[in-house]
Amino acid sequence: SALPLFVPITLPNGTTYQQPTGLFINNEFVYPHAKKTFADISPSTEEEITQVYEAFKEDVDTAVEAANAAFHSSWSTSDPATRIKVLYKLSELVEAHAETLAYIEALDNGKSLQCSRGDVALTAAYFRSCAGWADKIKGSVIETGDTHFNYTRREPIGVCGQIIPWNFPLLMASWKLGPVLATGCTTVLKTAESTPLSALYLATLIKEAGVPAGVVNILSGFGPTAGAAVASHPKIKKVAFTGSTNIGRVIMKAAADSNLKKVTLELGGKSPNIVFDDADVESTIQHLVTGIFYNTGEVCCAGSRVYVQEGIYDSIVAAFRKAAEGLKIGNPFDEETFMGAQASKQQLDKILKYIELGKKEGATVITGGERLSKKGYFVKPTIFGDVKEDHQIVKDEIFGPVVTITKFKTVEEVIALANNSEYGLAAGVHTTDLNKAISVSNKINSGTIWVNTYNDFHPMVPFGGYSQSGIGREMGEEALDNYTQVKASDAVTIRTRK
Ligand code: TXE
Repeated sequence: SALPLFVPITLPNGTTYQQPTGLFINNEFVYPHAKKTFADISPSTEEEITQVYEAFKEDVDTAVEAANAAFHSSWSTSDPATRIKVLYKLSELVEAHAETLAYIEALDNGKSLQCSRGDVALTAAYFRSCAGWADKIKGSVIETGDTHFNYTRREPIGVCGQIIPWNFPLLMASWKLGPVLATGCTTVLKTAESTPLSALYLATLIKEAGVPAGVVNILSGFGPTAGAAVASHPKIKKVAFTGSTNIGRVIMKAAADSNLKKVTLELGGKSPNIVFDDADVESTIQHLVTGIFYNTGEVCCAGSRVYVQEGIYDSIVAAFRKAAEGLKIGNPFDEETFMGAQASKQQLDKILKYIELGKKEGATVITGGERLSKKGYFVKPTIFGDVKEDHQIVKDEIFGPVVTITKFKTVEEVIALANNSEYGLAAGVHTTDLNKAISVSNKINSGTIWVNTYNDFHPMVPFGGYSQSGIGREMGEEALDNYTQVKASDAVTIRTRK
């Protein structure tokens, strides 16, 4: 018998909720054409949570038709107040359902409840921030002499395709859906195959918030099938992708080959986290820990290359090691747990492979360096010393709780080291010297610089990458640019003869 469109799931806090399993199209959960399902696994227990329905190309086509019809309804041209209302209501609903969402996310992704509660709070805050943008989308009047009247408007770009990863399933959905709703676009969003649950639950809140049918469509499915169909669909005008740099390239090619979709990409990173001699040790350690061990290191902007100035090196290494060894890893639902499980078996294997490679390359394991010997995809916080710049563990994004630590002497030297990467997503600078903080920040090639903090996000501050870390910015006013296009109107005064 077919999998029901809703299944009861009992969360570790004892509450039971109805988890949607279908495709969310036109504000309803529906069966896909092929009625095929796939298993969703809990990374902390390695057991199946539920099956969910899988979208293929025909389902993407159906969802795009719904999104296209919704775009051509009054949604995209009505008073922005309509969109403010639904976004604001959505942020309130996310807050009202915060605990359920946090538990679903911890169950599905493996992250600790501490982390998932933070994600839910940021999700609500971002929708609220987008509510504020909806009536501040502006064009301009451009002076071209008194025979012409030139003005620009920012019009919504149309049907969008959005593909998100598994490290922040709910938060990444909000970064994608917020600007769609603020600008009057419509979308087909594909979640990551290992973490479909929270976005489907969010879909119920989207409907309840009053978002018209067809504006937001959410599909569970895999990259090469449903994802590829989104990236190459001829009626999708813009594709937004967060994921690996390799697939980012695939998306860009598909966008070019199909209909030259506008593309924004938020990709990988290997971000430097720099500690100068004059840094405050206690707070710096906290930010080195947050930088690489927050969300089990599955963070695109993780501070995975730590560079420490020689005068403070030994004390930082000792304190960082002590802090790493004091972190609580394990059951995501234990209130004390800082690090839960890695999100998937694939991710666990990748991280363990890099740890072995680091050892083979001749680096020293300062702490960690192995899997936690229990069920679930847990990896010990790992710090590597004695690394060389050409080691793979210094160059490649590992996307786990693995960090390298390197000694440097001068400011010039560390700027060169920091910039020696194909990526450019973020960087950390720890110093109590304001001049140094600003001059170093100006010279580092990355989209975000955190000074005396790390992994610190604000909904109104743009986030995105330099170099191969991506194209375009999410959040802030900049996010609206991705979802609008400028129309220039030139009106000429007709001079009538008397
Ligand atoms: O990523 P993919 P994976 C990095 C991180 C991680 C590595 C591999 O280093 O270890 O990537 O992870 C969809 N057409 N990041 O394999 O494949 C896929 O279904 C269209 C960093 O999971 O890039 C999922 O929804 N879509 C990153 C999404 O792309 C395709 C977060 C991401 O998966 C597709 C995730 C295709 N051909 C991984 N193939 C970050 N920037 O935070 C896959 N997808």
